[in-house]
Amino acid sequence: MTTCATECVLKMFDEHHELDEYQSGVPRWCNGCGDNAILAAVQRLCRDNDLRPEKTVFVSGIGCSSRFPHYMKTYGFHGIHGRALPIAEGIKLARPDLTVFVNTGDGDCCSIGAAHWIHAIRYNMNMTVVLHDNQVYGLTKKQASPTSPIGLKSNTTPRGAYLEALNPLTVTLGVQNVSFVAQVVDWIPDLVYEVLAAAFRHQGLSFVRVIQRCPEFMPGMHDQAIRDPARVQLLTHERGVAIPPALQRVYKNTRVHDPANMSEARDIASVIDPIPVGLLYWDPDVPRYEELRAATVPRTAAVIRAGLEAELDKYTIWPGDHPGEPS
Ligand SMILES: Cc1ncc(C[n+]2csc(CCOP(=O)(O)OP(=O)(O)O)c2C)c(N)n1
Ligand code: SF4
Repeated sequence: MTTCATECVLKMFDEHHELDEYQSGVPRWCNGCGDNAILAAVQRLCRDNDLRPEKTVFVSGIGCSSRFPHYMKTYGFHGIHGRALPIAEGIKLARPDLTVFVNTGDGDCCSIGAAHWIHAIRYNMNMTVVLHDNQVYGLTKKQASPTSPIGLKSNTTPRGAYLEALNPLTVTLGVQNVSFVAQVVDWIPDLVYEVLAAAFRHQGLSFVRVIQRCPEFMPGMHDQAIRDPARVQLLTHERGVAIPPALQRVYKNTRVHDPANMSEARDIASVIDPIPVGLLYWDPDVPRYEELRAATVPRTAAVIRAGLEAELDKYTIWPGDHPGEPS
């Protein structure tokens, strides 16, 4: 074997990839957009877990945040508005061997995609769902989203949003079969990484709400929480997210919370100031739909063909089925 061929073969079996091997293109997000922090954490996560790019897929809907798959050198599916979750579910059902991530905005997930969101939680398929919650429609230049704060003046609410914001955490925690719910803020990058790492390790649907800055349309929205660490509350527990010691020195407002405790998780989820960050709820034993539905017979070409023939035969009229009619 030539040196070049040997190197090629070795490369095929090399499971380790550097950061730049997950990076694709230059993000078109605005300076200071929280999506950049999420992307950096996800690329680190892929590298640290040696995810094989050809076995990894990022699925999104439509929105600024939904440009995410373009910036990952893996497989990706930039879907249609509100439909990231059903696309991801289809992928996972057909190819349970793939690692699936979903990136969805608050408009994409909680507005047009709300029905899919509810059912995806109930199906609990093994995927990491990241809600980029900037509390506004960014791509279409500032319309109110379901998570916009009451009073927000936007192109669709010029007199200010009339309704109390929808809380994505309490909604998710209210759905049957929920198995993993966490929250983090984009301005603490090490915690974004740790929360996403815990979500990735979870076997089931992990729902992570990232409170994301949109300096373009929501300037200054989180300035007070950024300046005052006491306005962020770290959730701590031995079964929770690992909190890097350096963060514990800055963020002293902590609360011990057992993520198995659903009623406490719901109470915490309802609090918006201080912002609770970390793992709110975790149940590793919820069944996963792709396993409940797993084929009992291997799906070879012959098996698929036999199944199709059997279905089509149901509609076939054989000579003699209707005596007296010409055959
Ligand atoms: C069926 C459909 N309806 C509406 C739109 C227009 N549209 C594109 S993105 C978007 C909202 C994006 O907001 P969000 O999901 O919060 O993402 P962000 O841009 O803030 O990241 C809308 C309404 C569309 N593309 N398709
Ligand atoms: S408009 Fe907002 S969400 Fe969109 S890229 Fe700019 S800062 Fe990010």
